[in-house]
Amino acid sequence: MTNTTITQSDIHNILAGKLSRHFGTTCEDATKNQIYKAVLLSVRDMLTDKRSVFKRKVKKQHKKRVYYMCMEFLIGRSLKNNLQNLGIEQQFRSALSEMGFDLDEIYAHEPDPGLGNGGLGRLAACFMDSLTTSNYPATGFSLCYEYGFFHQRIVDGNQVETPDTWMQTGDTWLVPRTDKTFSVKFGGKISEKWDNGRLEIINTDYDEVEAVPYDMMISGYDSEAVSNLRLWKARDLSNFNMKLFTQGQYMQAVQNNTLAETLTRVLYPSDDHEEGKILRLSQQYFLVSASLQNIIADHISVYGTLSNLPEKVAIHINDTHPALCIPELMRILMDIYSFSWESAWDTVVKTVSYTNHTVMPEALEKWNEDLFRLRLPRIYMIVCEINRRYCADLWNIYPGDWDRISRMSIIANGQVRMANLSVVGSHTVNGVSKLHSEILKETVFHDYYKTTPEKFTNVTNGIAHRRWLCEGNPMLSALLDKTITPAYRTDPEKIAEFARFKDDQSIVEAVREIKHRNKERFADAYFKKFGRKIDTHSLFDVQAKRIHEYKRQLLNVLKIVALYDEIKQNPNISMRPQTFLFGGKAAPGYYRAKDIIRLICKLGDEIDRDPDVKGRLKVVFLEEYNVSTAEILMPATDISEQISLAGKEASGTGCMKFMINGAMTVGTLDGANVEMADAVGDDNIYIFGLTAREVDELWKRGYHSMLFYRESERLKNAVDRICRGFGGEDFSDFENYFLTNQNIADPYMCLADFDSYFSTYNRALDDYDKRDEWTKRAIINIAGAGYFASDRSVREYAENIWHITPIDKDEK
Ligand code: 26Q
Repeated sequence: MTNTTITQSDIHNILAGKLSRHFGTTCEDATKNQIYKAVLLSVRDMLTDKRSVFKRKVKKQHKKRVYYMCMEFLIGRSLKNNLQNLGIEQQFRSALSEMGFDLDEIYAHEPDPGLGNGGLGRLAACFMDSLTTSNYPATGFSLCYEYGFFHQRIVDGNQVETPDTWMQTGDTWLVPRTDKTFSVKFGGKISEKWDNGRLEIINTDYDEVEAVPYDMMISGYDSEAVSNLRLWKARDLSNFNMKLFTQGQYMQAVQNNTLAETLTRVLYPSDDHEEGKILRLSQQYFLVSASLQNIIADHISVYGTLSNLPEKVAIHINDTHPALCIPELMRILMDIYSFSWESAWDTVVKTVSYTNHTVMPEALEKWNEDLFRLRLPRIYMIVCEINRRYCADLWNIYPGDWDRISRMSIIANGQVRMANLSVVGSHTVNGVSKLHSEILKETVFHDYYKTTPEKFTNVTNGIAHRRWLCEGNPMLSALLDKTITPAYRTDPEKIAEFARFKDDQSIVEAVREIKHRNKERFADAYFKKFGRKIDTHSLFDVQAKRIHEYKRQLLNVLKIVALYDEIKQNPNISMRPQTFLFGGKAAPGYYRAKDIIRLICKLGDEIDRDPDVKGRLKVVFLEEYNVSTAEILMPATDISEQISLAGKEASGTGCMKFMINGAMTVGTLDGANVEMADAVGDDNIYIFGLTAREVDELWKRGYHSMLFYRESERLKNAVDRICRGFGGEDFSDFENYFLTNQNIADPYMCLADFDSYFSTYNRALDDYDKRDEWTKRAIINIAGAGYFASDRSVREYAENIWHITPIDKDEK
C-alpha cells in the first residue's frame, strides 16, 4: 500500500521543520540521532492528526469501546511498522536518501522496548495491531516501566542481566499527558460513616501516588483507526507533602517519595509464579485504578451517566494480573457514584471479561491476605464481601458441600486467589487454544464450569501477520502479493490461495530461494553482532522462547547430544549439516533455567572444538532474543521446535510465526500445535510424543524416568554424556534431575518422549533432503497459517465476548 497524497519533497520539508524547531539544525548538519528523532516526531504528528479524526468518529457514533488491560505490551520497534501501515515508507526512504541517510540504519537505531516477558505481552501487542487495522475502538492500558525486560548477556555460558534503559532513546513515541493524571491511593485506614441513610467510606492516612499517562499511538494497516496505548507512570504527589511541610519537617516532606519512585521502575522479569511481592501487587493496583478512573471519566464525559456502562464499555483483563479491576470498579461505582451493591455487581460482571494463559497451578496468582489487606484496605473489604456473597450462593446450590465451596472460594487459607476472583467477576472466561480451553474446564476451573458452563469459551491466539510476515519477510510477502494479490494483508485467510502454487515448480524454487536468502540475512546479522559464522547451507533447527523446564529445551539438548554421539561412534556416518539455534531468557532467579543455558553453551563449545563434528553440527545460543531478533530469525528457520510436555503450553504463538514463514514444525500435541496439525494435515507437520491425556495417565500410574533410561541405549548414552560434563564444566546434577531426584525425577517427562522425538526429528531430517517435497510442504504451511492471524482472534473476541463493532467508515 502506498499513500500517494504525501510526496518526497513534503517529507523533506517536514523533516527540515522538525530539525530546526527541536535541534536548531538543518538537514545538511543533522546527526543520525537528530534525523532519527525528527523522523519519529514527524510520524508521531501524522498519527496524532489521524487519531483525532478517528476519535471524533468514535465519539459521534457512540461506539462501544474495548479497554485491554495488561501488565505487559511487548510492542517491538514501531517505525517500520508505522511507515508501512501509513503507506509512506518509500517516500521517507527517498527523502532520507537524498539527505544522505539510509532508512534501514534509522530503523536499526530505534531501541526495541521490552515492556513484556514473552507470549502474553507479545499477544497484547499483536491484538492492538489487529484491533486498529480492523477499525475497532480500542485502548490498551499498561505501565510505563522505566526499565523494561532486562538485556541478556552470555558470559562464559552464564546469563548475566543488565538493565534495559529503553527510555533514553525510546521515549520519542511517547506523548506525556500531564493534564490527564489521576491519583491512586494505597494503605491507610478505612472508616465508615452513615450520612443521610448513605454509607460513606472514609480513607485516611493513605499514601497517594499520581498516575501520569504516557501515550503511544498504534497505527493500523491502511486503517482509519489509530489506537492509543496508554502507559501509566508513577509520580510523587506528595513531593511537597503539605502536612509534613507545615509541621516543619521540610527534609522528610521532600524525601518521602519511595513508593512513587519505585512503582513503575521495573517490569517483573518472570513469566511464572513469583513470591507474591508487595511491589507487584501495588503495580497491579496502580494500573487498574488509574485506568478505571480514566475509563469512567471518559464515559461520563460522553454519556453523563454510568447506567449504560456495560452497553458502551468492555474491559478485558489479560490474565489475572489486572484482576483488581473487579473490586476497583465496585469501589468506584459504590463509593463515588453511590451504586447499590447489587447494581454495582451487575455492572461489573457485565463489563469485565478474562483470558487465562496458564493451567500450571504454581503459576496461578495468589496473594497473602494480610499483605493484601494492609496495602489495599478498601479493596480487601470489597473482595471479602464479593466472596461472602458468592459462597452464600454456592451454599444454596451445593448445600453441605464444603470441599467444593472452599475450592471455589476467593479467599482461603490466608490467601486471595486471583484466578477465582477473575472467574467470579467476569461474564466470560476464555482459554487461548482449543486444547487449553478444554483443559481449563476439566481441571483448574472444573467446579466453575459445572456451575456456570455458559461463561467458558475459547479464542485461539493469533499473530499480527503484517509484522511477522509482511514486515519480517519482505521477499515472501512480495511473492504472495504477486501470486495471490495483496488482499491477504487485510484478509489473512486469503493466504490459503497460496496452496494452489505448491505444484508450480517456479514458485517452489522461489520459496526455496527466499528461505536461503533469509538464512543469509540472518547469518550476516549474526556475524555483524558476534563475529561468528553460521553455515547457511546447513539446516536451521530453531527453539526460540523463554527458557522453561516445561518447554523442554532439555529434550532438544538430549537429541543434539544423541546426534553428536552417533557421529562420535561412527565418524564416517553421513549426516546433513545442522545448526541448532536456541534463543530465550531465563528469569533471573530461576537457577535451573540458567543452568540449561549454560549446558547449551558448553555443549556448543565442545562440538566446535571437536574435529570429528566440526562443520556438521553446530549449536548456537543467541544472546538477547527479543522481538527484533525474532523478526529476522523466523524467516530463516527450517525446523521450528514446539516440544513442550503436552498439556503445559497454553497456546504458544512462536509456533505460528515460524509456520507463516514456511518452517516445518516438530512438536507435541500441545497448545496451538493441535490446531496447526488440523490446518495442514499430518503429512505436513512432525508430531510426536505423549498426548495430554497420556501424560495425565502416566502421571497417575506413577512416572519413573529410570525405566525409559534403561530401555533406550541411545537415551542412556545421551543422559550419561551430559552428566560427564563438557570441557571441564560440571553438569552432574542432571543425573539427579533426570533420574534420581526423590521428589520427582524428570518432572517434564523428557525421557518418556525422547525416543519418539528422536525418530520423528530424524524423519524430518531425511525429508529435508527431498528438497522439492519439503518446499511444497512449506507452502502448505504458509497457506494454512491464515487462521492463526490475530485479525481472526480479535474478530472472535469482538463478536463473541466484547460485542463491539468497527467504526462506520462512511459516517462522518
Ligand atoms: C505473575 C506474578 C508476578 C510476576 C510476574 C507474573 C507473570 C508475568 C508474566 C506471570 C505470567 C506472565 C506471562 C505469561 C505468558 O506469557 N504466558 C503465555 O501466554 C501466551 C499467550 O497466550 C501463550 O501462548 C503461552 O502458551 C503462555 O505460556
